Amino acid sequence: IVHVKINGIPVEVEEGTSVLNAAKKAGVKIPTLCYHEDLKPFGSCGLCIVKQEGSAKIIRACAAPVNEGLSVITHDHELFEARKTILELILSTHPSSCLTCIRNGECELQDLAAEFGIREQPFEVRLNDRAKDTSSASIVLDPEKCIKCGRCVQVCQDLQGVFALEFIGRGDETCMAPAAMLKLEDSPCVRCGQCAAHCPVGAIYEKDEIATFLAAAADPQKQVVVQIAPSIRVGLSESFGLPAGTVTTKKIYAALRRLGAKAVHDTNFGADLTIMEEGTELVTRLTKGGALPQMTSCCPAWVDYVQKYYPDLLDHVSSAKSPMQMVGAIEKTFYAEKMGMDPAKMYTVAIMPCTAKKYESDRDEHMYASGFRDVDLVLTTREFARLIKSQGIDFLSLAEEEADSPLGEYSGAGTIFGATGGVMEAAVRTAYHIVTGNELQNVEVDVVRGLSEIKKGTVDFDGTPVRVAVVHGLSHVKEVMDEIRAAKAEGKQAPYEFIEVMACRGGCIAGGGQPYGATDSLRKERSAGLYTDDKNSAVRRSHENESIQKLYETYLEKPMSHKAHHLLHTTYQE
Ligand code: HC1
Ligand code: SF4
Repeated sequence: IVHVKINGIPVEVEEGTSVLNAAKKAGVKIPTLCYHEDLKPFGSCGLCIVKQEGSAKIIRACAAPVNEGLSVITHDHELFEARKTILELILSTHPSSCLTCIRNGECELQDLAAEFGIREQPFEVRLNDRAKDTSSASIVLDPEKCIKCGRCVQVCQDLQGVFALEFIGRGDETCMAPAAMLKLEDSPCVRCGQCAAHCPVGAIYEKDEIATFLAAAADPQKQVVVQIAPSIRVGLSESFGLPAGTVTTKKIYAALRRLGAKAVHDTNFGADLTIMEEGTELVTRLTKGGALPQMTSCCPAWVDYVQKYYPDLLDHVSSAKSPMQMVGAIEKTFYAEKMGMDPAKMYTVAIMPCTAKKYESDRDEHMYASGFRDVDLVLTTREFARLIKSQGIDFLSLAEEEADSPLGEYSGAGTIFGATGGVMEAAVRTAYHIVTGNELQNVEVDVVRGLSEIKKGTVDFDGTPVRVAVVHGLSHVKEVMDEIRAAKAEGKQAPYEFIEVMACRGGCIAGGGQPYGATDSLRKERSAGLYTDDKNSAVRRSHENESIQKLYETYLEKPMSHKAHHLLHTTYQE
């Protein structure tokens, strides 16, 4: 513990704490732009400068650790003017097109300009004329708006270990772009969207497809059918001022009907279906052979990563499609038949916390299992929030509604897919049943919960140990993948049977398309919302979802049947 003073206010903090966080503890907010809790302090913007008392030293609060007796001044006239000048300089290279910017109202630079009362531009405005990169199905890069804070580069390299983005050029010419100025689509980008989620301004953002949705909903030739991902129910609430983690599932269903959906479904149903297929696949690999450990396949950025970085391990990836793709395929076959709807007119939309899902729906391996494009459109949580607001829907006052049966019914296992470890926990609940014929009594598998980067454990299937690992945040997956590769080279199996990987830290609850501002405390709150949804569910095991049971009885026959294979599984090529 060290004792410091912030503007004369005494605070006690742990050794190594930054001045920025010590100030936070004293209730003092120091402005920042390049700093983000998820990342190492970078010190590129200079906004967080503070004065050290008794010395002429100016220090960057984000990067400077406190020491015993340190006393700093965070706010005075001189610091205010210095910060204002920094902001004016940033604004002199930033377009003033706030009104038409996707970040209008949610931009950190705009907020700071307002806080500092910037009304005029004293410096000559010099914009770069680099064109937007719209090559990716998921992400748009707009280098003209880049403020060179460096967050996206750090996110892509350190958090994700992908190295699709880097600093290019020097001085005035510096920009963040794929190496060799490639188009994003031709770079190693896996479309996770974490760069967009961490960008403080409108320089990197999700491909906005709200207009496509509105056109489909207004088209009398189309019948819009919508599914919502597990983590939408805890993410969307923040966009409407509710506390993080608030579950708004039934308001979301109601909003979708107001938006013109003819049927409202839940990806959680697909998650239960995925567990039936993927759990059966695991048990088949364990008993009849096949590449082990099996690895989950529902995160499209992760699958993309394996294809780009570990193509030799693709046979470990489960052949089960993601819940989203399963729901799309079932909507245009089983559901269309059941409801007498023409699948050619059905327009399937998925609301996802993820930018990579836009790409997943567009992958050749996934598109046409039903004979039609299985998922026509993917909107992220952020787009969904803007869509609701644009259509005059007062979300908070909506009366709750139910989803449409049967593709709206889900178990608690389906809902926890959205948190890191959730797919594993759901799979264990059902695989245990398939292997032993009994039911797992304590369905809460604590060893796979929480934010530790790599969670390892052994689950006891009545005497058969099943070794599992759960990884989130792509930079951490290398360790496990290299272990598998090394074991394979020696003709051995790495010490796991089943591995879950989610590209984003925390899992889908902090996906690249979720509301801005994710930090670990927010990740915990969003996850807690999903675990509460699970706890409140009457059915908590996927195989006990009666609608899933009926789907097999009346349509799919059994997991991994010929029909299930055709609709619900795929393979990935090197
Ligand atoms: Fe996810 Fe999934 S959990 S991938 O994180 O398996 O996006 O929420 O929809 O498909 O169910 C995302 C979330 C989501 C799929 C499911
Ligand atoms: Fe990197 Fe993900 Fe952004 Fe692609 S989407 S540039 S992989 S952070």
